[in-house]
Amino acid sequence: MAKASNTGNGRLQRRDVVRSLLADRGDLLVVAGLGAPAWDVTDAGDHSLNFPLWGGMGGAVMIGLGLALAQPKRPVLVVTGDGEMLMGIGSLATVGAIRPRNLSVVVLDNEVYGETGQQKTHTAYGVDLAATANACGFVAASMIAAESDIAPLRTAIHAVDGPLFAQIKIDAKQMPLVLPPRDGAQLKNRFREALLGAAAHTAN
Ligand SMILES: Cc1ncc(C[n+]2csc(CCOP(=O)(O)OP(=O)(O)O)c2C)c(N)n1
Repeated sequence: MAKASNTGNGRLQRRDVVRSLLADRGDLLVVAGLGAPAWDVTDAGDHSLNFPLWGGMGGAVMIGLGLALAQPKRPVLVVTGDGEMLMGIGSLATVGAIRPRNLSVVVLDNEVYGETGQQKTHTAYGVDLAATANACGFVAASMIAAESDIAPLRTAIHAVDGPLFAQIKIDAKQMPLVLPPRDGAQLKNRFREALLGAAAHTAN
């Protein structure tokens, strides 16, 4: 399995973290929040069971929730940014109310809105998203800053004993773009076909 590495400033490197979390992914379904998290997930390997968002800021967890409810036997992972999570913060309350065991939410927290010019987000001022998820009723919610916590997190995601939340403190350095297919309909259709097979063309 790939190992997540710390960068010179002691913060985890986002691409390494995501590659480690997606190693040997098996039947994992992945929703990626817009911007850098979507590029990170694609860098780990474009995959028909990835649903990277090109917009819909604030909606990643709700899309993951719908998927988790529709596919209760499959582990579902939402990988998103702190800015995107803050915009959809109410979705944590909805997940806490429904508590799907197969849903995990991982926030890559660089404390900035990276895509739009590195403006500080609330987490730069100490807002604790893991504590928020905890208070909302997630079964497990943690703030992570150490490489040694990444492999256990990957194991927990596959254990389907959630809902699970992790806020991972990462380096804010911007990485080269690794873009998924840009066409939303194509992404949706390829995801449905990979997940449902022939039923993709008849099921709603
Ligand atoms: C509703 C809406 N507002 C603003 C934007 C512009 N926008 C795109 S990505 C982004 C920042 C995302 O920040 P974060 O989720 O923290 O990810 P990062 O790139 O920092 O990893 C913003 C503000 C948008 N796409 N949609």
